[in-house]
Parts: sequence; structure tokens; C-alpha cells
Amino acid sequence: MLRTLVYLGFPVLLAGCTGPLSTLDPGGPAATSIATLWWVMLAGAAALFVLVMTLYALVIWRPDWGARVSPTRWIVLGGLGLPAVVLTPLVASALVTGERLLPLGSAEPLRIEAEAQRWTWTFRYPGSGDIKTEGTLHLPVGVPVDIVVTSRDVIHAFWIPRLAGKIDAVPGHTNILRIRADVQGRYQGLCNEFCGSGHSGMRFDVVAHPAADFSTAIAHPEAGRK
Ligand SMILES: [Cu+2]
Repeated sequence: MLRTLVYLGFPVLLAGCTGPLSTLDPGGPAATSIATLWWVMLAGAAALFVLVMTLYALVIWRPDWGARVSPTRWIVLGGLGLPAVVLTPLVASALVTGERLLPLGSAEPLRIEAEAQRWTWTFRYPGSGDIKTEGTLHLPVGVPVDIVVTSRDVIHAFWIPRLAGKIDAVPGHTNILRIRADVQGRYQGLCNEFCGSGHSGMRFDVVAHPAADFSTAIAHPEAGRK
């Protein structure tokens, strides 16, 4: 019975790690950093859980073992020592990861503007004339792109889970998110800040083209959709 549950349950659990909106199936460096941080946090939390449960079991089954350690030592070790040992590497790893996600370095990356409006997304490609696409963001594969995000009405949030973290789209203000798609193909993006009754349907497609085909794809966006 247990074996059947493990055999059936494991694939179901793992299936939750894939899909067009999975942060655990990264398609670029920013999302890879975030996924790595998630696994580090999961491992840290699991190790801490096992440690606390072991201590709990020990003091239940062998009360004399727990009594051998003085209350002051329990407080110092469990309340200060343990959190310091666990949290310091987790915070360090989060800071390093966060720093890598900032749009720094890389002289002049390609810029694409993303404008949210209830309940659609419009993308403009300033380096390529007056081209704009509605509901589909085109990207060149392997090229860092700064997405300049803003909104025309209320606060939305721009998020392509397989490529990067989310960033707010604020009216009258621009936020920049650096992304890079390393794998050619289709991704999905969505609004990640509740913005009204159409929020749940406020999604967009992302198509990553080979860099050589990128200008053709945005000049003929309908061809790029296929
Ligand atoms: Cu929304």
C-alpha cells in the first residue's frame, strides 16, 4: 500500500514542478538563481525541521537527556546558536542571488517596453522602429533584455515565472527587469498584482526566437505567433 502511494504520489508531486508557469523549471539565468535559492531554502528548512523533530523526540522519549542540558544552555543554543548557524548561510545566499538579479553591468542591453492596462499587455520595441505587439512579448534567445515596465491605469505586476521574478507596473513610473531566455520557444507571463475583475485573465505569451530571426519576428508579429 505504502509502495503504491509512493509510486503514484511521487510523479504527481514532481508534475507540479513543470508547466508553463513553473518557477522550478527555469529557462534563463534570473529564474535559475531564484529556483536555486528556493531549493537552498527548502533544504535549510527541511534540515531545521528534522533537527527540531529529533530534539523533540529525544526529550519525549528520554526526558533525562533533556534535563542534562541546563535551561540557559537550551536558550542560548536553541534560541541564538541554531538560528545563527541556519540563517546566516541562507541570508548570505539570498543576498548574493538578489544582487545577481539587478540590471547591472552588460553595457547597453536591448530594451523592450511593457505597458499594462486593464487587462492587456502592450510591448514596444524602441530599437526597432515604432513596432508594438499586443498580448505577445517577443524576445531574442540568449540576449539580455531590459524590460521597462509601466502601467496606464492601476498597479499591475509583470511576471514570467520561467524567466525571472516579478516586478510592479506602476502608473507614471518605470521599473526595469533584466531577463534572458536561454531556450528557444514559448513561455507564459501574467499579471501578479490584483488589478480588478479581469485580473485572472491578464496573461500574455512570450516567444523566444533565435537572435537572427528576432527583427523579422517583431516586424511580422502574426508570423511569430505560429
Ligand atoms: Cu492584475
